[in-house]
Amino acid sequence: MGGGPSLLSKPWRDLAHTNEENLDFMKSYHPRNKEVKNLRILVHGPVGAGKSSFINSVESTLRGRVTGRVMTDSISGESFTTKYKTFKIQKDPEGFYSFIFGDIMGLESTEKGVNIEDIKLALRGHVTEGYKFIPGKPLNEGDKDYISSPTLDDKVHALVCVIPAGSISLLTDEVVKKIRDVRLVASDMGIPQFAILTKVDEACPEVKKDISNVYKSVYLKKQVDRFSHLHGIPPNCIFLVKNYQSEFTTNDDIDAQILSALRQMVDHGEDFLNNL
Ligand SMILES: Nc1nc2c(ncn2[C@@H]2O[C@H](COP(=O)(O)OP(=O)(O)OP(=O)(O)O)[C@@H](O)[C@H]2O)c(=O)[nH]1
Ligand SMILES: [Mg+2]
Repeated sequence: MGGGPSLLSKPWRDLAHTNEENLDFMKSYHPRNKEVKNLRILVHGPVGAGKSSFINSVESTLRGRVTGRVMTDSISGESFTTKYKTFKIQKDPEGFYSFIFGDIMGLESTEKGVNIEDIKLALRGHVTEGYKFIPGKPLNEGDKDYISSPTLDDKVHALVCVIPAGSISLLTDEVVKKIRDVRLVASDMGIPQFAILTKVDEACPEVKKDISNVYKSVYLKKQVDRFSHLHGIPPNCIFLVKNYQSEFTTNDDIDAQILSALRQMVDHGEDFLNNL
């Protein structure tokens, strides 16, 4: 890590809102565009990056207790998520939050992972919930899981790339290219894009010791800049996150990271829906 200090004396990013403000914002959020019921956020990225864990973490934060509804796997190697699934999060006994997450199979260097044609189809709203990805064989027009005339409600309104903070320089050229291809399609459609750099605890010992150090870590700041440079996503759309995974209870610092990321996604997704 070189000879310099590993922690800055002040965080390089200040969170714009308190957790309460962000929670209130999420609770009262409804898309203004009447063509859509929910803001749809699609999560993609390499196998085992923490995509499903991130969706679980959002749910844990919003519900105030650690939940584990989305299945995750610790023996990574091949993608654990193989179906296209969407998740709504319960707001109160009467209903759900007005944003939903789409979870997909992970990207791999080889044909074994999700086919990027399938991700492109999901962006455009052609993929039915529950569709089982078949590596090497993308969904085709005419297949039973192919939605031929998707509405705005079926389409994706915000795209999130999930990558472990410590693996950015380890991604293979193939995976980098796949991420870029997906991003270009999203850019063409005007879909706002974000990145979540996960496993910040594993990537930086100072953060493992104290999660509130996350925006002071020199190493993690470098990873944000590196990812931004490599994938053309501005640093203010890249977030450092420790997912809930071994914790039994939620914690304000982890919640703060997750809520500020979620708020940006919802804010930009809402702008996208209003500027079509
Ligand atoms: N230490 C640490 N482990 C994490 C974090 N996020 C996820 N993990 C672990 O990483 C492993 C993979 O997480 P998943 O959420 O299943 O990853 P995924 O991207 O959905 O993987 P696929 O569906 O297989 O593509 C699990 O063992 C998680 O507990 C994190 O922030 N910190
Ligand atoms: Mg998964």
